[in-house]
Order: sequence, then structure tokens, then C-alpha cells
Amino acid sequence: MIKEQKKPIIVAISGGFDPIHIGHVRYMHEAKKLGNILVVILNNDNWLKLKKGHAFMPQDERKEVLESIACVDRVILSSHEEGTADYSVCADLRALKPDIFANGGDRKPDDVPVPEVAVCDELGIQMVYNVGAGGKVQSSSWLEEKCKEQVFIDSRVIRQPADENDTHGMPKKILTLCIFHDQKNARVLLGMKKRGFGANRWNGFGGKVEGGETIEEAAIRECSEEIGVEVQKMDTVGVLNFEFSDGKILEVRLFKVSEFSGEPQESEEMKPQWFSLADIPYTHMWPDDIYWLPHVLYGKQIQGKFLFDESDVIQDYSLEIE
Ligand code: 6OG
Repeated sequence: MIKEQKKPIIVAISGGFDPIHIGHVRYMHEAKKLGNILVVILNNDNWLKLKKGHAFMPQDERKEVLESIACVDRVILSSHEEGTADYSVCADLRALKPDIFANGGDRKPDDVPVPEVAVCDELGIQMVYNVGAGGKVQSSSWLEEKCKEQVFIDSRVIRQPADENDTHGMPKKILTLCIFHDQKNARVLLGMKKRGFGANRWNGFGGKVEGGETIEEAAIRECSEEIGVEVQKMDTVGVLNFEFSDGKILEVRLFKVSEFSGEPQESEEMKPQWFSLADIPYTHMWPDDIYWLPHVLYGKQIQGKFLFDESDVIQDYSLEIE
């Protein structure tokens, strides 16, 4: 009697993995559980040039690293040609025809379905979303940005940061900063500061605490003034101390807003915009943000101190993460 062999279930995932990090590894382990064979469609160097202008690690090295991971059965390089404008892996899915395509979201930030949706529909490939859910724990671009900052800091003379209570006679100002995190849609609301301190940078919403109000009241008022929304639920997520070369010291109390009413509106001070967690514009934000914001978005409490030079470059910092 011929024993009926069950056809193995092929699960495909795709990505640049440049460089690979803990979030990728968790995602792979979860994806493998959906079937029997895990195939990684590895975006080649041409795709990375389109995505971010360069490959941090060459494709052959990325491939070898992935192949050495126990749950990965096969790695295929994507077929993107030089000068490609194609962000998708549709051609590779067509060639591979897996049973399952396990990949992040099904929509771009502008709510247009990703092109893979149509190909998977056509070929009967099941699309599975939110594999390894639990938020974005790490990101290749965050790692690269942090690495660039670190190289820069290490090459400078490090000054001792001011003692916590030594404000050199300068009054320490207390400010608020609210991060709007829409966990369900994996996005964050930032505002382009149009004037004053921090102009031309994306940031959260907040400002000075005025006489007679609590810090929380100040945070809620600023959100209303800057983007016309009413905060309904927010949590304290930490405190940051900033010291500038002119001796100015700011203590910024951080809040994470999870519920609010009203549609964010542009004001004279701020132009709001949602960013997917993968596309937070760290290079156009205060340089400290890349150090602490990922932890806050991951649900951690933080406490940090940053010392800036006259060009707002970080000279020294310390960060505690709960
Ligand atoms: P107004 O001047 O608009 O309040 N803030 C900072 N935010 C980040 N992410 N990094 C910094 O590094 C910051 N320094 C100040 C606090 C200024 C707003 O900018 C925040 C306030 O929300 C130096 O009233």
C-alpha cells in the first residue's frame, strides 16, 4: 500500500535584513510555526539601494547569516534589477508559489493595499499578517542611525554632564512632551515644528508648564493648542534632562497618549502627520529621540540625560530603561 505523503506547507517571508536583529529572529520563529518549510525572500542590494540608498551589509553576507539560522530552510535572493523602482517581491512570490506569505501589514501608510495582496489572491497564497506581533522591538534603520551617532560621539571629547542638581544658577525649565502612539495601526503622530525652539524638526507635542497648572494639565493643553485634539488617556513614560552649551537646562516630562478625540489639525506651531513605526523620521528629529523613543514605543519607562554642544550635537548621554 502506498502511504500518502502529506505535502509540506511552504511559508515565505521577505525583507532586507540589513542588518538582521532580534525582531527579525522572532518573526522568523513565528512564521515557521505556520508551516513546515520556511523560505526567506531576501531583498537584494538593488532593492536596498532603492529603499535607503545603500546596502549596509552585502547580499551574500546577509544570505549566509540567514542560512545559518536554525528555523530557516532556504534563502533566495530577490530578483530586483539595478535601478529598480519595485518595492514589492511579487515576481519572487510568483516564482516560488509558497502556501503562505507571512508578512507585516497589508497596507501602505496611505491605506493602499500592498502589491503582494493581488498576487497572493491570484495564486491562492494565503497572506498572514502581524506575525510575531508585539510591536516593533528593533529596526535595522534604528540600529544604523544609532551606530552613526555613536561613532560621532566616540570621536569627540566627552565633557562630564552636569550634576543633576547643578544648574549653574540657570533656572531649570519643566516641559512636557506627548507621544501619540496608535498601537493598533503601528503608527505614531508627530508634528513638524513650524517656529520657535526646535523649529523644522518632527517631534511630539508639548511645551512649558504655566503657573497654576499641573504638568498633566499642561501636556493636555499643549496638545489642544498645537493640534486641536483632546487627550483622553495618557500615561507617564519617563523624564529626559537636556543640557545645552549656553547652560540652559530643560526637564522634559514624557507622556504616551493612547486615546484622544478630534482630528489632528495644523496650527501656527505644528503640522501633524502619522508615521508608520518603520518610517519614523529620526534624521529630521532631535538627535536624542532615536535613543529613547523606540523604548517608549515598546512600552518601557525611560530616564535620560543628554548634553548638547553649540550645534545641538550630543556630547554625552546616559539612559536608563525600566
Ligand atoms: P515649546 O518651546 O514648543 O516646547 N523638547 C525636546 N524634544 C525632544 N524630542 N528632544 C529634545 O532634545 C527636546 N528639547 C525640548 C519639549 C518645546 C518642546 O520641545 C520638547 C517641548 O515639547 C533637546 O513650548
